[in-house]
Amino acid sequence: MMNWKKLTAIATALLIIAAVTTTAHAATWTVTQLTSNDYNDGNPHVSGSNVVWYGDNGNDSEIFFYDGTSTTQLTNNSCCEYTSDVSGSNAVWYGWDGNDYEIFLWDGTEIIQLTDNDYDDKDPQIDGDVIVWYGYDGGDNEIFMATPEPAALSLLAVGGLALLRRRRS
Ligand SMILES: [Ca+2]
Ligand SMILES: [Ca+2]
Ligand SMILES: [Ca+2]
Ligand SMILES: [Ca+2]
Repeated sequence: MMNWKKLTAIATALLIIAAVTTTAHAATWTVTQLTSNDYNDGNPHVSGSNVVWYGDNGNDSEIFFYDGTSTTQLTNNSCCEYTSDVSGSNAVWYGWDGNDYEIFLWDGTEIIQLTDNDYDDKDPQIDGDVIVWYGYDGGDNEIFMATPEPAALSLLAVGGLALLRRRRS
């Protein structure tokens, strides 16, 4: 059986380790203010050091993207963008198209509109190259998912077919 001295020594060692770990953990966090303006910014989402959120620029809301160094305003229109999410350099949100809400994707280069219909599409989430959201189907809300079309693979397949045809002829 373990004696009290040993038990006390082990307990003390564990407490010291816990204290050191806690102190080290707390000391590693630095708070950086990403926005400094006169309007409301909200709904931030993060992936690595990339951050996306929407802010009211005084007229309406827009989407902002912070790449770990600087902030870029992704949208600039006269209505509303909300509920953004980010994965890597891809960002998604939903915005008003003049009639109802649609889902938009920033692929690191340009804005791509993923939906184009007459009902509301909202609350997109992105992980890798899979995007999900909910949309109204005329009766109630349904869940939708978007994945990129394998354009590179299709081109390869077409190329392969052409090669086969050439060999056969
Ligand atoms: Ca602000
Ligand atoms: Ca806007
Ligand atoms: Ca829509
Ligand atoms: Ca629409």
